[in-house]
Amino acid sequence: MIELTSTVDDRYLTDEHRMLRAMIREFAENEIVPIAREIDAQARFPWENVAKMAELGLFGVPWPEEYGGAGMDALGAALVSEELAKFCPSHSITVGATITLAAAPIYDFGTEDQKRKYLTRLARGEVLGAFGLTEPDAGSDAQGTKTRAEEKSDHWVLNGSKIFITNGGVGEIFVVTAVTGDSSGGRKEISSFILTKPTRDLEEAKAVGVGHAADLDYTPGFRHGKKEDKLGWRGSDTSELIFEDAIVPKENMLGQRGHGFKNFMRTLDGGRVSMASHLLGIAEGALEHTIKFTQERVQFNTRICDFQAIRFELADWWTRIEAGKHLVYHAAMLKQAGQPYSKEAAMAKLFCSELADWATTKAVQFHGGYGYTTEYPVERLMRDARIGGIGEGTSEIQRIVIARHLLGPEQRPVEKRAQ
Ligand code: COS
Repeated sequence: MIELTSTVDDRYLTDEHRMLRAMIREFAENEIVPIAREIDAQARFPWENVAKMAELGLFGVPWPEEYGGAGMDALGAALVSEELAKFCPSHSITVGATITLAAAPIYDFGTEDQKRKYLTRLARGEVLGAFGLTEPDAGSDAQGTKTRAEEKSDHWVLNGSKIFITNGGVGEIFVVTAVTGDSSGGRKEISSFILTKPTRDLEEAKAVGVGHAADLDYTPGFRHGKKEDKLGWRGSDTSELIFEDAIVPKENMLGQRGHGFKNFMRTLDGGRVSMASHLLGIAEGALEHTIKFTQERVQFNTRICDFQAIRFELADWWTRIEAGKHLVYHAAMLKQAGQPYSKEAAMAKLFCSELADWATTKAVQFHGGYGYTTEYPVERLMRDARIGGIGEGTSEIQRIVIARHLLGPEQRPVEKRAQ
């Protein structure tokens, strides 16, 4: 694939970032491109490449070396999502979800023991992780959580379920929310916990040597449910999580009791930067394919890239990519600097989700009939892009977050929350 260049990179990236990106690109060209179409068609989870990505250290990019990481930063993590997504968004989200949704809350809110026990395994890619927030009645309204945790003498008992969980079936370490107290002041008391279970794919994990840690203390009463059959991200795993009198030791509460909602919101801010970079990568990948195709395709004795109608669209496309890069890299740098970045994360995610949808639709259009077939990767990228306006907070939720920064919170009856 033709590699897009960008002077935006000069503004943000260090030599280490560039080396990381070059390493991922080489890996993707050699190991991902040959299987990307097949894992999409078969909805097969690419365990062989999970092992290789673990070996390259991709799961540990932003974590300190003492926890098994590479000691890089939030921008490094964003680059992992972006570069993998150019080639295969399913690979990208498998790594991105483990970093930003499972490992990040443990790094941000965990005790030293929790970090040693769980973060190190996630950072080394020994097992995959996931984050359980969404429930059948708690999607955009994340406070609608119905999963409950009942306090016993030395443990908690969880009952309920989570849906649409990336890595839910393949993963082993999970951070989930549950209601730990009755509603007060119009709000439920929500806390978060670390749970573990064996991966669904025991044989495959054992064959490649990652994905299963037999010595993890698995949570009794916790299991994965059905795996979703999806429009896109078909090489990634999206599954249900089920808690049936799941027994969670007291020391597995993550962060303070009652801080689960706020902590999850903070985790989602980081997840949104990762999703934004993922979607930026999809738009870039689609453009790289389209440049090549439009330079080779001849109609009316003319390369189609020489038609002004195509040139203008390609110019808009690249311009939007450069704008998306500024938003994403800026949000990642604010996060790294410990400055507020909720609004910037929401803006980056909103912008890049619309960019990825638009760009991949254009890519299919410019490829003509070829673009509509699975011979070319752009139809897969178009399907993969569609999750951008839905996952990690819909575009409507991003607009709510941005508008609150602009106008302050909207007025609404508090008693509605108590229901
Ligand atoms: N960081 C830290 N704290 C935050 C926060 C953030 N990004 N966002 C909200 N909070 C805090 C608020 O400050 C408030 O704290 P106080 O109780 O001290 O006032 C508390 O959390 C509740 O916030 P709020 O009243 O805004 O909650 P709402 O129920 O109105 O929900 C939205 C806010 C809609 C923004 C939230 O529910 C949301 O992001 N929903 C989408 C969930 C989502 O993305 N799901 C996809 C998961 S896929 S992994």
